[in-house]
Amino acid sequence: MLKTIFRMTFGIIFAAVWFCEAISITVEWEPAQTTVNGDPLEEIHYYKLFYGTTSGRYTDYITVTNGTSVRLTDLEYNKTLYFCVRTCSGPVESDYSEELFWTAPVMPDSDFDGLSDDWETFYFGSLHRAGSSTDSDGNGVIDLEEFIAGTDPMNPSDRPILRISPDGAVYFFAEKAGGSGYENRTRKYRLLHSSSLAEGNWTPVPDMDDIQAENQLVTCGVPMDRAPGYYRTEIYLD
Ligand SMILES: [Ca+2]
Ligand SMILES: [Ca+2]
Ligand SMILES: [Ca+2]
Repeated sequence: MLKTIFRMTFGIIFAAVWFCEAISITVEWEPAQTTVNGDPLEEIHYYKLFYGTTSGRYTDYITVTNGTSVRLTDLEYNKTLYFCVRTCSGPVESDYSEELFWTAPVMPDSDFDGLSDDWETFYFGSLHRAGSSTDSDGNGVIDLEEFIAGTDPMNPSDRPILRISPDGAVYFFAEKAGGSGYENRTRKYRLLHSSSLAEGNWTPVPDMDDIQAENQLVTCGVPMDRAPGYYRTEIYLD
């Protein structure tokens, strides 16, 4: 099987605004020696660098005519890219190289408080007003929880809510992660049940775990013969 040795290096370029970084990587490779059919590649004219966000599925490629490396700029945070390369001699091409992947760093959090810098800047205009334990709107939900839940940290009436309907179903709105600071993040929910607040012992309700938020109403019927209990949601970002 044909293999092209393929290596990558990466670095981060810091832009003029310190909390606004741009990511770039340099991808390098070595030329393949043979065509798809195993014949020698007579003369190398260019390379095709394929890439995509799913392994084995390359949605785009770059043609490189000068050298065996290319610099990719303005890449997104929290995203994994998969690469492979083909060596081309006119219309004749080598096989695909082996695949390598690169995972971009997570969204910057320059003051290490768990709040993405973009989110802090969007709501507070600064990184210094909110931290890991502040509750800027005083509604009992700290800013870190508001960031995870996607609620407005400056609006006390906007908070995660779990409701129960008259017919005994518990339900909540699963808000999709989006906007400043949530690029490539996925918000997920799970519904937990406990028969006693005193004992704790919260356990996931069957089929109500790892729910990906797509701006949908999530409803869980509670059997009328079930013993009295308590419910709560857990919200997290992937
Ligand atoms: Ca931060
Ligand atoms: Ca902060
Ligand atoms: Ca709050």
